[in-house]
Amino acid sequence: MALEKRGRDLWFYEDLYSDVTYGFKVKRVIVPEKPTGFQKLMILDTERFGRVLVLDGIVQLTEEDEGIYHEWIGLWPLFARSTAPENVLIIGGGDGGVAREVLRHPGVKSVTMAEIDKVVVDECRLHMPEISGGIWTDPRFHLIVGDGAEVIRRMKGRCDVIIIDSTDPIGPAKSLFNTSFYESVYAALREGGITIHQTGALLLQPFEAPGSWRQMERIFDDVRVIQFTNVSYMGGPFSLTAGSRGRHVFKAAERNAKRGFKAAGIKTSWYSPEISAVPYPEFQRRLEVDKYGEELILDFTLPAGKKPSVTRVAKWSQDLCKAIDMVAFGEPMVSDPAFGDGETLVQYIETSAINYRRYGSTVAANCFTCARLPRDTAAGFTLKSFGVDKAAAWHLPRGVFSEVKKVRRDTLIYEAAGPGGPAGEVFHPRLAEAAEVFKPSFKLPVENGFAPAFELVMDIYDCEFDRISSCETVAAWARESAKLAGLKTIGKADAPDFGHAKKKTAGPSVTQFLQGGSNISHYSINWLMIVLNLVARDPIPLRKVITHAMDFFEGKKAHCWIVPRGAAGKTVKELASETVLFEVRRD
Ligand code: AG3
Repeated sequence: MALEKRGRDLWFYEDLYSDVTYGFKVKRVIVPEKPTGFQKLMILDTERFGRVLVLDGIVQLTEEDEGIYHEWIGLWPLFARSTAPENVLIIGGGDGGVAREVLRHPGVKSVTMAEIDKVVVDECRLHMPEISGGIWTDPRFHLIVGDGAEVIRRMKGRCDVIIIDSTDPIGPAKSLFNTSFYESVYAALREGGITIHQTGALLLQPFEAPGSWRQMERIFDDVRVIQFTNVSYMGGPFSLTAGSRGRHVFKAAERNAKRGFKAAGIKTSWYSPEISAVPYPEFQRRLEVDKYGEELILDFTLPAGKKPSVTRVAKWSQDLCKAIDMVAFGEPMVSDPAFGDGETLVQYIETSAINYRRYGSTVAANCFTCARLPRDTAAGFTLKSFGVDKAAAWHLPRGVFSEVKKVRRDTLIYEAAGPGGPAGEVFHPRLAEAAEVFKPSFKLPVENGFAPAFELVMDIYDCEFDRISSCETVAAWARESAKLAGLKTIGKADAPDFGHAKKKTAGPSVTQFLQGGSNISHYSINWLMIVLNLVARDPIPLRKVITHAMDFFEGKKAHCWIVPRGAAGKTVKELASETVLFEVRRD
């Protein structure tokens, strides 16, 4: 509940986050919370901030500090250009604050505002007339009450600047944060055009700006993040992400701004051309090193005569979750209750999986988490559970956007012993060219007799949102892929959608059991990427399987590892030389 009594006073607390909030004392409720058909609207009056517009419990603006946001989002894209922006489109912005700023630019000839919620327009105009000021009588201004995502499709190549002043990507604005919307924004821009979108508080909404940035980076010719802080958007540094049509638009942004601002002769309180092209390289660097998760792969030989039962392995998977402090999702699944050679057990965790299979007396186990993985704890716990003293270990960084060379350096192959840490030398995989691996002469570890099974680990980047966001589509891919690989499927693909507690992990997951292995994949709809692990005993046409996956999901780049599995009696060094890492691009 956003309004609360504190003694005799009425207080407002923002509802955006489940674990942090901020509040202010309310003088008077001007418009009590009411549904508009799209969201819930409330207008409050406060001593310190003046009137406040609240949508779905989230502060949109206060009279006191609205100028900071509106000047930055409204003026930055106008002045970053070398020529005056004639046609400006605003998506959202029903309070009129952005339109007010944009219309101050003397070069602007037409401003269209597409707002889906007429109630926002009317209530703000009535109770906070200063926000929109004189826009209503300005002949250059047009209001369209409608869905911005649809309006924009009718604007092909017509806009110089498109400003997306939306709410957060929950509720009615959700459809404004995806790839197909950004594609229509790009199509609606003229050459040299700029768009800008509010992309949230950098620290409190850590996946929002990266999510938009990654999507926009694929579509626009250049992307920038602009930071500012105000009082009413909780959480300190707040971001606006801008994209250009044309490669060189932002390069001259600061010079253009200084010149254009002077010529326009307008006065501002917060915006300034001197700091108008704030680059944010740190943010970009962080995107490079951020990873989706970590995976620990373990192969070990069971004590003579010991073949763990399903119940035993299921208990290991669940106790392992506890040992590494992860929450299990659902119950463990097994490919065959007989649980013989090559049969698999999978336990989902947030949002990845733990799995197990056995080839003869060798166990092939994986532990993949989307949080920090207490690797040595996971290894030590596993060794103890199965009564063994050492295992061959592969530690993989998963979903890292950086260079393949760095991925190689961060992939560690070693012997895990006793409490789980590396005992002895640490190796890295062999880095190969895709062309080499795709040659018919390339031999998988099952073809050259090195190991009874192999694992193809693949991280696919820059996938198409529409392809990875539906459980049916991804399950269909798993079936198709098995067929293409010539691998026999066991049962239907299991395709749950969980992990929405974190933006990074939101999206479907799929497990398709295979004869002698499995295909487990997770789809991140905000990072537009896939992490997948295919384990098999029979050789597969590598090139076909990999390019099919990339084509199917329209992924642009992939990092692939081939890991020998279930090999007994090999040294870590030998295992490392049979482990191959390569990058595949599809442009
Ligand atoms: N639209 C952006 C509000 C963002 C609030 N989000 C947040 N604090 N994370 C504001 C509309 C003003 N015209």
